[in-house]
Amino acid sequence: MSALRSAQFVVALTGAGVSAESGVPTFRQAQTGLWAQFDPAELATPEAFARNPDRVWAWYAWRRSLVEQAEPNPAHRALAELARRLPRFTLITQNVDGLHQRAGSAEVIELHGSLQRYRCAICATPVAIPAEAHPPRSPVCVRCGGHIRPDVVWFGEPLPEAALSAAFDAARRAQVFLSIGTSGLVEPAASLARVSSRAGALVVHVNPEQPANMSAGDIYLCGRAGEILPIILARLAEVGQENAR
Ligand code: BV8
Ligand code: ZN
Repeated sequence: MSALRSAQFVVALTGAGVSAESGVPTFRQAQTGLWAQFDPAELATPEAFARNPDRVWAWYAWRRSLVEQAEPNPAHRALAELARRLPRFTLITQNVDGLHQRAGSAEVIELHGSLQRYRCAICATPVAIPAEAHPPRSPVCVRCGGHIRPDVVWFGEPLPEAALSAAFDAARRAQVFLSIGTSGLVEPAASLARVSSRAGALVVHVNPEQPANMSAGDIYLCGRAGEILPIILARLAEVGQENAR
């Protein structure tokens, strides 16, 4: 706690686990219903979209409808509050659900894009599609005739350069790096904790299961983000009051 309180710069990286308590299935959890027969890592690829754009489109439409019905949970809200309480705080997410923003996080580095944004797969023209008018099939681009796709990063695709360099820059400068709700399996996001640790940060993993990317000296808090993050926030407030006395 004292490391967090005295830290000048705290960075948090979140994965699908931070949205699990909002009812949004993680990447490794079995998909439900119609999608149980598909492997997310198979569907989240440009090859799958090229082969069957309407199937991939329908999977994202299903995920977007889940997210529209979901609410931010105490973990999202605690992270938004941490940004208000700490001198410097950067939030990086692998998630595409937009729940951090809905919880009040003003600045979020989205490494893997967003379910709420779309672009042409060919000419990259951005296309606005409101949730309530979501077409059942992948629409055709008015400019070039290409298929419209979700503006997310698929496996085998590069991450947005600006987001990626901002994330690694923050990881190198952090005194404390919180890695929350991620299996630590997907690169390059999984390397952020290691880079931060090597640069001297205290790395804290919050997850009911031990993640794959822990380094020697990291701290592992076994538990749910929705339970642990509010406790971290409350302890921070207590330490702050003690210091103020
Ligand atoms: C890249 C957006 C290079 C889409 C996602 C072969 C060919 C090509 C690339 C590769 C290859 N082999 C390896 C790679 C690299 C690949 C990779 O890492 N693969 C892995 C699987 C081995 N990476 C890439 O392809 C990346 N691109 O390398 O490009 C390049 C460079 C230049 C030019 C061309 C290419 C792109 C990776 C991004 C993929 N897109 N998402 C979408 O969402 O549909 S990744 C996807 O997985 C999600 O973003 C998800 O967030 C992310 C990571 O998973 P997690 O977030 O960790 O989720 P997961 O389900 O795994 O775990 C959840 C965790 O939460 C668990 O640990 C669980 O215990 C925990 N949990 C559960 N409940 C709770 C909880 N924790 C706390 N509280 C709870 N209540
Ligand atoms: Zn186009």
